[in-house]
Amino acid sequence: MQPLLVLLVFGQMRLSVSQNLMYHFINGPKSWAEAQTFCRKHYTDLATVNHMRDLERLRAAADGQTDVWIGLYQTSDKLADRKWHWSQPEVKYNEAEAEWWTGEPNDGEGVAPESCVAISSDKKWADAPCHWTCYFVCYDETSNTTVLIQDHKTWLEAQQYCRANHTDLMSGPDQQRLFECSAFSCLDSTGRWRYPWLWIGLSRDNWGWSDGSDSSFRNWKTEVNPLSKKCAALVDQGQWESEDCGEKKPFVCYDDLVILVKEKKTWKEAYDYCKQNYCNLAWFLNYETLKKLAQEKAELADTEFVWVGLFYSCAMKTWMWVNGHYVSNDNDNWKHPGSENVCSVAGAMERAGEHMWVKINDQEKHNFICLR
Ligand SMILES: [Ca+2]
Repeated sequence: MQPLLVLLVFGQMRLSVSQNLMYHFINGPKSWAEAQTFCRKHYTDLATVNHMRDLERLRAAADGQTDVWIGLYQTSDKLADRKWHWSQPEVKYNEAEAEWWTGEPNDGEGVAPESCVAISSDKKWADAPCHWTCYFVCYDETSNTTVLIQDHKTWLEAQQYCRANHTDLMSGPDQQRLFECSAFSCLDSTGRWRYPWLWIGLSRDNWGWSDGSDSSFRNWKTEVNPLSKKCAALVDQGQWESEDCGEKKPFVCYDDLVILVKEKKTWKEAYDYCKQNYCNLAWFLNYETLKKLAQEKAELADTEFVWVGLFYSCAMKTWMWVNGHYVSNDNDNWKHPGSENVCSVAGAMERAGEHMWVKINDQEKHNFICLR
């Protein structure tokens, strides 16, 4: 489908551009599974959220609407399938770096699930029930320091506090190395003093994204109720609640309109590849949004230049986009506007810098950018 057509097909949708995801709000209520089918048919999938910046863009796309399905769901009802991840989504969990206390994680020895993690005074980890209230450690990106908060909160409340006042709960061994502390305290749900443990940003769950992505970003409002409510909805202030998947709600899809193909091909081979697998080589006539998305993708290329849908028509002695529109030889995006043209050149975008367009031999082999 042409991107322009995508824009026109659904009158009710709104767009918001992420680093590489474009969110589409669909205001026709559906169950979570129906919404997933719809998104996969018309876009890429139900919305994945990788970090807080994505979440802000998703909220903008939803334009203040709440009670909206996103792509997060419970992938399994077996506790054994829970996976560890750090609260700060940029930090990836690595089991080889784990610093578990002897005998931990023990998951409450089968009595009650323990899905959240606290550290002891000697910086060893133990899993504990997330509803315990403990002091906790935030990480502050601005000052690259850790901050001990001497206030009893559940793990989720601690996460919310750290995100509102600093960056996030302390996540990963690098941040943990910054942490020095002497005051410890931890209470169980009856207010009884338990162990001298502090919450850190490690937890485990059996939730995952509709598109199978490994984004560990979660923004729950309250602790999930996984027994009956197995799908995630955006509620208020960008926070999420687990809900009954059969409920009909508006929803947010995402689309990766701009695709970087990291294969090295001549311009014509790249053109054929995009035509066959997507829609076309990338063109941005009057579409600043598409141009910006393409520039962000170009930075991930393996080659110095990436082919886009610009070619020089020898017959008509003019530059053209693959969709048939003319491009002035004086266009501001050219690295050398007004330079002389020869028949064997095509247009590519620079990987780095200002991402200017260059005229290079069309037999050179580069990565390229397609539009879906
Ligand atoms: Ca434990």
